[in-house]
Amino acid sequence: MLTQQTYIMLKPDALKRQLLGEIITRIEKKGYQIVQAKLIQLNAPLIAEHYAHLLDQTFYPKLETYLLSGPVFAMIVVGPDAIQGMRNMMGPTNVFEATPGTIRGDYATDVTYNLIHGSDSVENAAIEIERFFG
Ligand code: IDP
Ligand code: MG
Repeated sequence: MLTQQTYIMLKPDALKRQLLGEIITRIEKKGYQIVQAKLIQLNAPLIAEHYAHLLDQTFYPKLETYLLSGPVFAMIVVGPDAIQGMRNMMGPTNVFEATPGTIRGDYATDVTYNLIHGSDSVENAAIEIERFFG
């Protein structure tokens, strides 16, 4: 187990539905540390950079509208194996495959509006932390 840093972002639906405390509590109870955090309003260029791998998808305009719809809560989360550990706590991208006990499994019913982003690799965690906290 290596101590890792991961970029976690609670998306606008998490704030609108007042699930911020609930999700942060889960992260803390797991044993991870939140070492930096801030509320930010994303803009279109930043969303395009962060989701560059999805720019050619038909659902991209919907994703952009969603992420522009209100502030997000950005965090750096630290802990043993925190990158995969947070992905496990989030549940899979396809919310219909997200089992109860995961954040998406417990609180999300839509593939787009799935509450939370978490880095998916060591390389992307470093890039995303620099992007939002550098
Ligand atoms: P991830 O958030 O689990 O890492 P990505 O594939 O990186 O998943 O997708 C980024 C975000 O784009 C998802 O969290 C979700 O909000 C949205 N998204 C991904 N796939 C779909 C889809 O097939 N339809 C609609 N929205 C999607
Ligand atoms: Mg992703």
